[in-house]
Amino acid sequence: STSIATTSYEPLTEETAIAYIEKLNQKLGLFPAPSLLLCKEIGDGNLNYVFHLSDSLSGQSLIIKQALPYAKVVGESWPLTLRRAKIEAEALQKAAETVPSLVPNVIHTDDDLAITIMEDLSDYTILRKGLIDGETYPNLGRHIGIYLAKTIFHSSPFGESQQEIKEISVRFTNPELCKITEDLVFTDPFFDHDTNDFEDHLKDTVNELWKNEELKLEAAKLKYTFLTKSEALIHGDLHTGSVFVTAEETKVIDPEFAFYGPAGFDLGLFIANILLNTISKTAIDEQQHSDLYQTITETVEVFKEEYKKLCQNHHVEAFIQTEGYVDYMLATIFEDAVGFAGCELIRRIIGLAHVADIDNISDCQKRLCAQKNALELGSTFILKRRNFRTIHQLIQETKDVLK
Ligand code: SR1
Ligand code: MG
Repeated sequence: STSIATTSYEPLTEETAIAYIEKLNQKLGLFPAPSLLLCKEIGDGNLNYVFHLSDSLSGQSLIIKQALPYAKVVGESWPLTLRRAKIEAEALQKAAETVPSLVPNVIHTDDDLAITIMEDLSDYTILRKGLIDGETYPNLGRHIGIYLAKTIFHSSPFGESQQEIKEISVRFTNPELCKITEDLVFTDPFFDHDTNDFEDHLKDTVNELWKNEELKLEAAKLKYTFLTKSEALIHGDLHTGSVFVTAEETKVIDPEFAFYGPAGFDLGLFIANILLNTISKTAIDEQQHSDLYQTITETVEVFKEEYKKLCQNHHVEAFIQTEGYVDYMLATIFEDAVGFAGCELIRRIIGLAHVADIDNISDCQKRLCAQKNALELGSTFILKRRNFRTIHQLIQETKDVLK
């Protein structure tokens, strides 16, 4: 890791990215000499630059990710801490301690330029795009289940000492990014707020939702859980744009929202984003998509299995064998996850940050149908989260709504 004066921050261009790597290459030997570097900015996310650097002589390549001092999706009027680059790099390194095959390898970091240099995953596809294109990923659910179990267990008081947890949680204090989630996921979509962005044809449905006091009370409780429950070091933004896939492999990327938060948050976001794709496909072809239901079933089942195994074999908690304790924890995580999934379904329709799965449905009637289904399902998840004890019950509810 390098560190230069803070004033040295400047956004890279394709040219300066090459110059930066050429200089670093002399120190770290990233590419064999001689090299002929090419660079392309390929970022399609909401917040950062992503540069793809390739050496046309050796064929080797890498990625430079650079945080911008503002949210790219909104512009310079929304300033955003550069420290998120450090949090992201450290979260990737932390995850590599427990799930090395499920995260990209970090090669180098530069705190002052807010840069992380990492393994190039150009052979991979962003999961959201793959799903929209109709691809299927048979290993995805198992991989995400393992990722969740290991990252959560090893950073929680079941798998780590409370002294170490307190040290780690300081490094991952992430107030600005948590504020984005607090606002965009848990607050603004439930009120007539100017960050919201929804289509005119949804006006009546959204007005009804804003008047639903029972729903708002439960959303408020979930927001409180998000703000106060520091159970584990979580990814913090585990939607399908934060996962890279090939037919066999899975890599979880982009943990810039990482912090000590509720253990069910990542699971909830992942389930919701798979369901947004399911909702979209079902609105388009009126079929049920069993492969997607299979993915979330495996995610939850593998998560529970792995978590139980870890509790059995690697725990640091005296009460772990106490009848019912691990099951109680898993049930609580699942209940929270269902509620968070509900908030995510709603915010992707009403809020600022949408998903292409739904927005790209070209037929207006089918898009409206998908949007309404997402809102209905989201509301049901929030309201009835305590009633869903298994993923099968959640899927049955989804099938009923999408009928
Ligand atoms: C201003 S950032 C909008 C969204 O993009 C990120 O990926 C998070 O999901 C955030 O809510
Ligand atoms: Mg992201």
